[in-house]
Amino acid sequence: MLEQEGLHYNKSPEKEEPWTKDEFRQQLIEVGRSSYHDKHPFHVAMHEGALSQKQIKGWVANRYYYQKSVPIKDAVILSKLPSRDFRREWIQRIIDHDGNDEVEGGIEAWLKLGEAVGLSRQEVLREDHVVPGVRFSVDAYVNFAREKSWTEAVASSLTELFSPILMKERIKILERLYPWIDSSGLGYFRNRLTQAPRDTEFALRVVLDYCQTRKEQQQAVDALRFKCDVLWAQLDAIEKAYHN
Ligand code: AHQ
Repeated sequence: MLEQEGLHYNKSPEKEEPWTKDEFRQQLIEVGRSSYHDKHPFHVAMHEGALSQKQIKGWVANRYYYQKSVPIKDAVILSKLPSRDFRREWIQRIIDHDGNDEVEGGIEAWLKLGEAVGLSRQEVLREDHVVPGVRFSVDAYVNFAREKSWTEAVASSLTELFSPILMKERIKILERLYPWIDSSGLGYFRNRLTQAPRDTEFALRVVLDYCQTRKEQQQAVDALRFKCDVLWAQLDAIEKAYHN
């Protein structure tokens, strides 16, 4: 009917040819290039050295809620993965954050960051400073992992494709422009420099391999865009709560 009238309409993804792996990878990279939170005004201000101690403390206290939720999100994904081999890869993410008898883990390192910026462990653990917008955006991320396909949940973690550059810059900036922060508290970010590339190498490989149809590929791109919104909304809420 529509074609008879010559009206142009978008074919649904089901009917479109899948992207090649390179085209698919480029679609994912493009999401990060346009929407990753390194471009958020709060991060831009941080990298200009313009944040007060109050704003840095607010950011660390609120980001704790994200950090403690990451292993919960990863445990949800772990329960959905299609094979033992995939679980053997993914389980390392949980250990990276929760730690074990050998390593303290990222949550403990984040609490040390809290102490380095002048927050007590108790006020961070009690989530005294966590604002509603942070709680809601982070909970939306965990619920996304619960509700969506395992490939969409894995794809949403691919924001970390763009984090090593941000982490490297952040460590330098915090050391140089925020000398009041005890540098020993930056260990969390230093650990991510090796953990994130290892995580994204696996996540990108399985997303490119297992998203076979154009619809699955588009859902993975949409999942990454959703996660960029999660990170952006977190900073919107922190920026509003801790404006100068
Ligand atoms: O510290 C971060 C972290 O452990 C993770 C896990 C990963 C995921 O599974 O979604 N994403 C992520 C990120 C961390 N730090 C953020 C930052 O800017 O400090 C970046 C964030 C990400 O890029 O998704």
